[in-house]
Amino acid sequence: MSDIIKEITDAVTSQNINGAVEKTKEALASGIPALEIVQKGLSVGMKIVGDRFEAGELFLPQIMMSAKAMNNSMEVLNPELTAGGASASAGYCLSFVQSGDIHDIGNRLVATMLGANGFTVKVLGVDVDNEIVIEEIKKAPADKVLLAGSALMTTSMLGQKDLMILINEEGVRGKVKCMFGGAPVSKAWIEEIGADGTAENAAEAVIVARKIMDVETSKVKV
Ligand code: HCB
Repeated sequence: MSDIIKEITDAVTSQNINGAVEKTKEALASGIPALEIVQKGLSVGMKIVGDRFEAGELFLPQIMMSAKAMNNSMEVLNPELTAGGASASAGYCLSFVQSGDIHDIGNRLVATMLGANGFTVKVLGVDVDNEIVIEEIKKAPADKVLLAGSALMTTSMLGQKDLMILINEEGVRGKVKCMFGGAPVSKAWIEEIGADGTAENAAEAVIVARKIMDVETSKVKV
């Protein structure tokens, strides 16, 4: 791993907001691709912070500062992530974080990458009720809709199962392809709830999304 990438990880884990942004700019200027900075630097830092939080070594205010370091750095990277993306429309996507859950860093990253790869993305935001998702599916200006839903907590993840039930009850299963993600979401969970796919990161999410939406995957920019 390059020194600069490690410094970005360290800036996130030490809640060094300005440092994370500066190092991110430096890494970009040195030619490291934006996605690599996200996946090998910033996201690794957030994973370490999460593990330390779980171990009781860090507390919420520190997590919030680390999240700010990642978010501010993402503002630097977003134009790069979206530049020169696929122009052909891959389809319409609804992006949202499950009800009761406000973790949006990963969801926003997935939405950005889908947007950069041909999807028209409507971002519904965080803490979104399943009824809202159903309404949005029904009024979506497309025959087929991709759901890119996130849940970061084991509690909010259960809402994905309820959503699948509601989608079937409301008779819109034929109109949607359902991709769910977030740290607790596994392939076994996706099978259990009858969804269509999951992905461990934003780059994989693009591949999975295009696959389940039957869009050519050779043109992805990830
Ligand atoms: Co938060 N939190 N948190 N948190 N938090 C987690 C999620 C825990 C796992 C930490 C822990 O205990 N180890 C834990 C949940 C435990 C559980 O349920 N099993 C937890 C908890 C408990 C809580 C609170 C309840 C704490 C409290 O108040 N006592 C509270 C909940 C608030 C709420 O939602 N109602 C809370 C609050 C916070 C903040 C506000 C401090 C902050 C969120 C800031 C924000 O998002 N704007 C926060 C953070 C940052 C985390 C951790 C540390 C990092 C999450 C993150 O941003 N990761 C997280 C620890 C962890 O996840 N291991 C911890 C980085 C991104 C890039 O990764 O996994 O989100 P990602 O997304 C990936 C990937 O999953 C995939 O691609 C993304 C990009 O590569 N993907 C998809 C994501 N969505 C997809 C959708 C698709 O369709 C496809 C792929």
